[in-house]
Amino acid sequence: MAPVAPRSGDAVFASVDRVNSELFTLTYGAIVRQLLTDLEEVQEVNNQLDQMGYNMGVRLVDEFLAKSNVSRCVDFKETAEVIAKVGFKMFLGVTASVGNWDAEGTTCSIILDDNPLVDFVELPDTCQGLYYCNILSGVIRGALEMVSMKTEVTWMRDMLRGDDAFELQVKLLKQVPEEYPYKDD
Ligand code: MYR
Repeated sequence: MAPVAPRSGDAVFASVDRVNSELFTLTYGAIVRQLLTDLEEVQEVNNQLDQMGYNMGVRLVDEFLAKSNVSRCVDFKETAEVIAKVGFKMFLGVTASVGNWDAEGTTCSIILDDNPLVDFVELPDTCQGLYYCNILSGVIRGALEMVSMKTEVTWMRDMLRGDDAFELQVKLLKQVPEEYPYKDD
């Protein structure tokens, strides 16, 4: 039998991370499959995934702010960069890039370099119309709502639908000014 070489701490953590990531991917796949079984319309599955993501986003923003040490962003452009570079790294283990800004600086795209949610995934023809990763649009919408930004998040490109990338458009609809809780008098 070949001797078992001790692995360095980093190697152990890397392999635990990989197993966690695979478990997460497979669990997400099982959730989508169950929704497809339980709900009649693919559009309902899209809505349900978006709503689940929204509920997660509302909660994870606190963890994000606590762990990342990110301070308040000066504008929506900085917020988009923070989501792409810090948020995606923290919760999905990948980074994304930001582009396709409109002239007003209120609409942009977040483009994923890599998407672990779709590892091992192949969609049958019966799933046409499904936005398999719709949980992500909900997460972003929910998290931004907690920092006073109402957004609309839409898939523009989806590799599971034959596109060449995963691209989410994030449109800032309204920025609610945060009220200072005390009166100066
Ligand atoms: C601020 O308060 O100005 C900073 C706002 C940062 C919001 C970041 C929200 C993180 C969203 C994580 C998305 C992860 C998707 C997998």
